[in-house]
Amino acid sequence: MAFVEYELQGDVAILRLNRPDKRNAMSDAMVADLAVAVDRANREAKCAVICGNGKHFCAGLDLAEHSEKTVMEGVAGSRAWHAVFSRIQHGQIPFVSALHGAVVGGGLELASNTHIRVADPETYFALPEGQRGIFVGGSGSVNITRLMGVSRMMDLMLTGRVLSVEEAERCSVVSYIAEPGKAFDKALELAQRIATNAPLTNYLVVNALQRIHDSGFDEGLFFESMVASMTQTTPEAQERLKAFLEKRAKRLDIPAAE
Ligand code: 1HE
Repeated sequence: MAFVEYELQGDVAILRLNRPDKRNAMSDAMVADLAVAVDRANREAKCAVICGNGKHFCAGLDLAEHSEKTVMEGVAGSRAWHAVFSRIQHGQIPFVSALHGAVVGGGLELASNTHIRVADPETYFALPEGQRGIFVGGSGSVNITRLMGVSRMMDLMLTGRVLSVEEAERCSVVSYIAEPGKAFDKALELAQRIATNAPLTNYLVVNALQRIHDSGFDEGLFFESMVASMTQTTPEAQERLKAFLEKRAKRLDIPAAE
């Protein structure tokens, strides 16, 4: 049985965490299956959705497997998570996560590596590492802090408290709260729309934006000018700009006034 199911729907790849009896807890084999699915999506799709089968998105690290590991095996495990997560965060295409149920520990680390997070209203978030006597190892100290800030992540890790979906939305962990039971549908709709963008712009959004933000002010502005001028001279950009000027382009979806 594959621990991650893969499906290509048009230009959108769908990756389903598939270990529902263990609440999609991530074993080494599951991380390996996720890596294969992520690489395939990066090769053949224009956008991807990551979701979880069963009652929960992901209960984090497989604690049963982890409890048997030596220090060096633990380091190798953490580095394997980093390797696959970096191919989500800085791969070829954007990834949207569809969240429901528990998004806990490594599950929250996985979600924090995706570019847009859509959640069902009953989704909840926690970092119970303190209670388990361990530490985040799947990039959380870099990526979760970027979303919610160091102070709030300290609170979650120290107290083990559970964050509701509304709180998670307020601190940018959740980008959209979907209608009940509709997180996947909303994530797919967003992914299908993202897949119609110019692939180079999508690539630069997921690869250049955070790096520009992480660099110095002056270096960031210089890098931005280089990226902007490189994109606007491509044939695809020329055609898309012409389409707008000739009134052939799709208009903005402006929300109707109340
Ligand atoms: C697991 C895991 C797991 C469930 N590793 N087996 N993560 C955690 O500390 C979260 C631990 N899990 C839970 O708190 C709960 O399972 C949930 C709140 C997520 C879901 O509760 P529930 O009632 O739906 O399921 P359950 O009855 O608790 O679990 C069902 C089965 O899944 C059960 O196994 P069974 O053989 O007794 O049926 C559980 O043992 C198993 N299970 N979660 C292994 N995590 C890269 S570093 C990241 C660091 C972390 O991720 S720390 C946080 C770890």
